[in-house]
Amino acid sequence: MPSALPPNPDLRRLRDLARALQRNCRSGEPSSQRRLLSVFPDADPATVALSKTLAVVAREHGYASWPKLKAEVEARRASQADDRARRRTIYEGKAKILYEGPEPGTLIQHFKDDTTAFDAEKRAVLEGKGVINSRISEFVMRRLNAVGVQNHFIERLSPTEQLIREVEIIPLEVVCRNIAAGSLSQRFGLPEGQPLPRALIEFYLKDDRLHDPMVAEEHIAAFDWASPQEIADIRAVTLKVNDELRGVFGAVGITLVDFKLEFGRVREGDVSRIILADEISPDSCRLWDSASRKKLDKDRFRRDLGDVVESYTEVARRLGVM
Ligand code: AIR
Ligand code: ASP
Repeated sequence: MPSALPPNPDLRRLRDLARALQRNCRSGEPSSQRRLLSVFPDADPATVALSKTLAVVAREHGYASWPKLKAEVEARRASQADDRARRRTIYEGKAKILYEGPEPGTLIQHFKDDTTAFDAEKRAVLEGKGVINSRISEFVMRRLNAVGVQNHFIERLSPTEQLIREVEIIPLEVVCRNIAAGSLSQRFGLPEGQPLPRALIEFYLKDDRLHDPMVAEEHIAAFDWASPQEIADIRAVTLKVNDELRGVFGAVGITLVDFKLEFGRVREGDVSRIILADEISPDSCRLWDSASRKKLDKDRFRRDLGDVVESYTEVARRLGVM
């Protein structure tokens, strides 16, 4: 039975399947040899060439030959690229672009390789960062969804693009901290690395021109950036995210020092509720190797510590997503 190609077929992965099939045929694995012989009855599994197992993989997906399958995958990719080129940009941020989505109520979130710090005073393009952050964020969002933290992630469309739910972004950056670092250390003179008595939640206004000033709940309510109920919900969700992510990262030897979340409203009829939006990645979290305390996050870029993409990759690798 041919199995259909996935919506976003990846030629590399298909080639890997053919390589594995070749290896398994050569090492005498019976079910692999059967797959080969059902397409090429005269083949010798012990010496089979990759060109033959590529053809088997193509046949198993309903294509007459590998070149035909390859042409189809490339044509799909080109038409998706066309679709994207035609898509309206809804919002372009420093590290991401939001495009209109295929259906109302959806958007496409593209992760750029661009990185900035200090309100975009410092910039760089870090090749490969977009792919890694997209993967890490997907993993974290799926995980959070599984424990009841609703968020905007719907599905992966390509290595740097996600289909997401459209939300009305609440103009706040919600920071949660377990250990003193960054602006908290500066503001209160706390040594970096000092554990905090309990998780702290802080709110910042999302406005680069004003350098994302810290705000009190009083300001949020008075200026109607979010309702008191929304703030209560945001606090509860943020603490839940903190508990879950400390566990997720802790299990792979990474300490979650602090992180930033963004939330958005979704409306269903007359009621609106808040869901988690944006991304959760080494761009938005401080992550330290638990043993060596090596920084594995954006502080490597902010402080010119080098190995930025390598460190992000290390996080992805430990989470098992790369
Ligand atoms: N953050 C805040 N604004 C943008 C980002 N990414 C994140 C930082 C850090 C946490 O929020 O990456 O994980 C606290 O940042 P700071 O600078 O206030 O100490
Ligand atoms: N505020 C973000 C950071 O420093 C990005 C920026 O300021 O450009 O992480």
